[in-house]
Amino acid sequence: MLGKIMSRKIIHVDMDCFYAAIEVRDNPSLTGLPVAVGGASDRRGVISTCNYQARTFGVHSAMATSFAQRLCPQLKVIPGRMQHYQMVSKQIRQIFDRYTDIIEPLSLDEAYLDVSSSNLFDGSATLIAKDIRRAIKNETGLTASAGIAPNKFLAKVCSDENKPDGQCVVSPERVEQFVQLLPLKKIPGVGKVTLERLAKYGLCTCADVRSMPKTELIRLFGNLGDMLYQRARGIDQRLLTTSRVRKSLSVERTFSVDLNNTISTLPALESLYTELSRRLEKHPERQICNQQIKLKFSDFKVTTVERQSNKLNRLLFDTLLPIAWSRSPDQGIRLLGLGVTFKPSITTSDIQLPLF
Ligand code: TTP
Ligand code: MG
Repeated sequence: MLGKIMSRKIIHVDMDCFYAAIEVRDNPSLTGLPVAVGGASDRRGVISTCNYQARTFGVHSAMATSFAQRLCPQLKVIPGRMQHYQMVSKQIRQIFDRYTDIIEPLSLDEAYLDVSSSNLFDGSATLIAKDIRRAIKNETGLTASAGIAPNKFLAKVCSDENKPDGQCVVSPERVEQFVQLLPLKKIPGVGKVTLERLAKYGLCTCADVRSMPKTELIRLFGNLGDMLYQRARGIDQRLLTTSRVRKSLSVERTFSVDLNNTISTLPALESLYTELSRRLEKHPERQICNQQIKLKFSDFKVTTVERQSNKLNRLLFDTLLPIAWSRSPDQGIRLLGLGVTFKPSITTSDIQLPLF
């Protein structure tokens, strides 16, 4: 046996009733009402999603709108605004960017983040997830749920555990206990048809799968059997698939008490600078072209100042801080951010994109 493999820290973030939550946020008169986003019933439309009030009536995604309206006659059905949802999704991804470089978006409202080598919050993935959800709520007015675990599968499953607006951690010590109780239908990739097939062999939970030898699972179910053998033991070695090319990199901190003078911001500036340098070292192939500082004042107004820069330079941030602060000199600051913009670079993924 080789030495113990270092445990990874994966966060799965999933927005709560994403499209519906955006519609309610943008039209407060819908607050408290059952709301769905989807196609009209007279056009044989289906529901894309609905809020939690509508879910109490049994309404759910992919249901015919006409049926949903029979279950819940007062249901407000709103046509979707994809471009708008895409814009909000982009805003959320920009928030993720502040926490790690290893991000795999799964859909508009969902992503995996690998924070194994992050030093933020002393490396606590639980606190990082909490802070991501706080930032999403502050900046978009929407709630997200998160799962924190040593791999993608467990993180995704547990992000559902405390939905909406909650999070769940499965630490390496708790994996065993968590999977023992897990029904197979919770495993991503196990759909209705597969479940019926598994049930014929008496397989309904991970504990059932664990009692069947691996060879038998593979004989009966092929690759699926191998996948189930692993998942039932809490194993998932898949890495995150990341393909995006970053345009910028920034780190920021919200203070528990507003800061009122330059001296009191210096420790935060110092540690943010250390974090930014550390993150930049992971992009040795990229050249920067700008440095920015961002301040959020006590009255929540945000200002940014940027200057050209080819090489990360601490003194430049020291110079930009008073310039930014002079825009609201009577205010304290509740947030400080440091960032850089990269020079555009041509990468393999850029070249591949037009092919598809
Ligand atoms: P989900 O994350 O599956 O659902 P949700 O965010 O609406 O609700 P939950 O709180 O349970 O996470 O999907 C994200 C968005 O994708 C959803 O808001 C609408 C869209 N979607 C469809 O258009 N059709 C579908 O069948 C599903 C499942 C989702
Ligand atoms: Mg969601």
